[in-house]
Amino acid sequence: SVAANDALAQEFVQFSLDCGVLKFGEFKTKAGRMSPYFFNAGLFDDGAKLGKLASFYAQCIVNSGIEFDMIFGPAYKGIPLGAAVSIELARLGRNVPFAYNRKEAKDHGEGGSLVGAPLKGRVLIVDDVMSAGTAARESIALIKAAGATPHAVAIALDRQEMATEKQADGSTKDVPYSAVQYVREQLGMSVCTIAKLEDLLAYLGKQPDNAMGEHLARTQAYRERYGV
Ligand code: OMP
Repeated sequence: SVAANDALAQEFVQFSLDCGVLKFGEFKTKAGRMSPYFFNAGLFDDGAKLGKLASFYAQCIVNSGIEFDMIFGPAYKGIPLGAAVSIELARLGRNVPFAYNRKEAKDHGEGGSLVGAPLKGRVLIVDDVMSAGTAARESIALIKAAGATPHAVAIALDRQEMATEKQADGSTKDVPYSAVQYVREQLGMSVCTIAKLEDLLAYLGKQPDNAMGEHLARTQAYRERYGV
């Protein structure tokens, strides 16, 4: 239900702040935007935090009802995420194959850039954040090239900001829809997100202290500029 998802999202925002994963300040995103907040999933950095994170993903995946045949974790950040989520789903009685890629192809040993189970069937991509959509585009292309079906994406945070599109001259331009909207509406894939920018704004709106009020104002201004 929407209420249950909202409650899970609020709990997740709190957990991310407690872990120092979600921070306020001045950060440059991959798309070159100056953001007043940043989500660094690399700071879920011990077994207990990773286990709890995996349980958030698994609840979100199970609640969404999406069907899939295997999990793919894109290098680098998606690798521990995909592994942790695979373990948690197996614990819940839903054991599926897991694969990930390397960024540099290996020329000896097993070779190739894919590791783990063969990519086939309906693939669920497990990644950290969607902003302008570059990372998602790369994973989708890789799965298609392997002859499998990019079917769904599970992410921790949807930043709900304008996607970018590659131009013929190699430059990129902003488009008036988010990467998540693009993946859902144009590619027809399912996307499940533990939390989104709106949940962060709702969380900040409920905090009584001045510092949080300041973060709220700056995050709202960012949304005015880059949001959808
Ligand atoms: P896009 O490829 O533009 O969708 O950006 C997503 C990627 O940016 C993530 O996989 C991260 O590598 C990085 N990122 C974060 O991890 N956290 C953020 O809050 C913002 C970004 C980002 O650079 O946009």
